[in-house]
Amino acid sequence: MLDLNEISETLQRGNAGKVEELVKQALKEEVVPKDILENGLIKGMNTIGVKFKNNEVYVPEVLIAARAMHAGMDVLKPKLAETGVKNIGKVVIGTVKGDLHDIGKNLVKMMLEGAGFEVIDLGVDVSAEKFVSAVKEYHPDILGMSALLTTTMINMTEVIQSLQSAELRERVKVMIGGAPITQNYAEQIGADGYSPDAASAAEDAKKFVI
Ligand code: B1M
Repeated sequence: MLDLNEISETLQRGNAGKVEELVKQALKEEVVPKDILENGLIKGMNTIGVKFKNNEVYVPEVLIAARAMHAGMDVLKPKLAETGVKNIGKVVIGTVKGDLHDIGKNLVKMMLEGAGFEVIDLGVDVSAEKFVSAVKEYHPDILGMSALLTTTMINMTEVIQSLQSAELRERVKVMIGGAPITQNYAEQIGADGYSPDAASAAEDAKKFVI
């Protein structure tokens, strides 16, 4: 009988092919898909998140682990749907208008997915109108914005104001992050949360949905 820790550890080593194989084996052994997700894939991704926060691993290791998680998820997703396992929440995320930096945003996305969220990624250079339309279309629990430039972080304010004008502000929690962003800035512009790194972002997001 397969030990789900093996999936977690293989994911942390970033071996996508082996993770895929192990998830298939677990399904064959009739392990419940939710257990494979929680005690294999999510556990592995959470551990990587903690190590990343503590500077024990760096961006490349996180990206490789996330690729392995996706490989496992591709096998697991149809089974999860069949057994009715739901995501813990929905997040719309993007890098703000004028800003093309997406490495950090992608890490946040991966950690959120690793924590069990469905994430709709709007990409980079996302205008306020596009964020607002996505909130209307997808009804997310959380809207996440990333900015890496002091010249673009101000565009977060426009998004929050546009949400207010569209009477959507109360319907969604707004989380922000990126190198120039601070807790103080989040409070100043009326965001609900600021997270300094991807692992904290996943932890903070969970607090908004439980
Ligand atoms: Co640019 N760049 N860049 N750049 N770039 C910086 C940000 C800069 C600090 C470099 C410098 O001058 N020292 C500087 C900004 C200065 C400032 O505004 N204060 C800068 C500049 C000036 C520029 C250009 C203007 C350069 C030029 O053309 N003259 C230009 C702007 C283009 C544009 O966006 N319109 C530009 C372009 C680029 C590249 C395209 C070449 C490339 C981006 C590639 C890409 O992203 N696909 C690039 C890069 C790579 C960087 C640096 C070197 C690295 C950024 C990065 O990926 N960090 C950066 C210097 C640096 O930081 N050392 C720099 C790693 C990443 C994991 O960290 O993004 O901070 P980070 O994300 C973290 C947290 O911030 C947090 O979690 C992540 C993971 O822990 N986080 C969130 C991020 N988003 C979050 C959202 C959340 C919560 C947490 O909630 C939703």
